[in-house]
Amino acid sequence: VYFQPKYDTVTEQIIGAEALIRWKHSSRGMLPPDAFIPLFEANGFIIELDMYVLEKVCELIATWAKEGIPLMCISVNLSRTHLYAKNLVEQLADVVKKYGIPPHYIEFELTESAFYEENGTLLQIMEAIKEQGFRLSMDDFGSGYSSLNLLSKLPIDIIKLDKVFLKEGEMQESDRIIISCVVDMAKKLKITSLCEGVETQEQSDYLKEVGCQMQQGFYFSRPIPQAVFENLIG
Ligand code: G
Ligand code: MN
Repeated sequence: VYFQPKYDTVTEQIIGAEALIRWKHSSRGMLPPDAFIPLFEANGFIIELDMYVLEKVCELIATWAKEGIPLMCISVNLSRTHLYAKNLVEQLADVVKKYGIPPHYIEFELTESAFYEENGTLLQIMEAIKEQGFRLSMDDFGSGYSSLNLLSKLPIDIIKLDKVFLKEGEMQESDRIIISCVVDMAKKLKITSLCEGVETQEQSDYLKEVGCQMQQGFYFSRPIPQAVFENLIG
């Protein structure tokens, strides 16, 4: 499990991280998630993988608690195919209880495309996750069809703007407009904004200017191994 730090826009301090899986393959080297997640989603192994990442994250937070290191919220990606698994919410709650971690230190990221199937069941599942005290974010916002009506209907704490708005090179006026309006809308809906894929100072400065509260991207840090992340915050 690697960790990509998330930064507070104003203080530029690390305020959390996203847990990201990597596969150290014996012959093919380090594989990125898109090289194996689709396979795991198709064969069902994704559930075990998500739970494995959650366990590792809880283990880490529990060590911090024991060592008196200030705790921060770590996010775990939940696959859309996992969302409808039987007893999902109980299983998630059991893991954090096992490690004695206050659930608000865990955030679950649900990708935007998981919301296309919203038919009432997803709302119930999300409410049950929130009832346990976890945080919820909508990941990859803007990468596909972003249903604005779901933003107000579903219990989302954080909206993660996809890196599609931050293309290579100078920022485009149209992207600036969309980012500032999404951040503004989120703020009015009492949802926190985080922008992903921040690679340049121009992008970071713009996000500060429009009040996007959190940032994540290569400009600050790539996803890094746990030990490197712990060195950064320690
Ligand atoms: O689906 P999700 O947005 O959670 O995926 C995050 C992925 O984006 C990770 O695999 C991570 O390596 C990648 N990533 C993180 N920051 C950047 C960045 O600044 N630029 C690019 N191109 N990719 C990034
Ligand atoms: Mn994510």
